[in-house]
Amino acid sequence: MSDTSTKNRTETELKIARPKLHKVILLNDDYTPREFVVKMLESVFRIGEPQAMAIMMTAHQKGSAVIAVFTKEIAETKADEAIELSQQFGFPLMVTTEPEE
Ligand code: TYC
Repeated sequence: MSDTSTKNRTETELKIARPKLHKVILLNDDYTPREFVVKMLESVFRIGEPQAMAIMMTAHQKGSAVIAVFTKEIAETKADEAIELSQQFGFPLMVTTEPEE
C-alpha cells in the first residue's frame, strides 16, 4: 500500500471514531407504582418484561439502575419520553442520563 492510501485510511479511521455513549438511569421514588415502571420500560425502551422487572427491582432496592446506553441525543430523548409518559399519568418518576466513563 502506498504512503498516500495509508494516510487516507488513517484519516478515515479518525473520522469514524465511536461517539461517546451515555447511560440512561432509572431513579427510585416512593410513589410511582412498580407496575407502571415496568410498563414504561417495556414501551419506551422496548425491553422485555423479565428484564424490565429486573431493572425496576434494582432501582427499587439500590436507588438507581442503568436502563441502557445510547448516543447522547438518543439517551436524552429516551429519558425525556420516560419522564413525559410518567407525568401524563401523574407519577414523579425520574430518569437521567450521564456519559459513560
Ligand atoms: N419504589 C416504588 C414503590 O415502592 C417502585 C419504583 C421502583 C419506583 C423503581 C421507581 O425507579 C423506580 N412503589
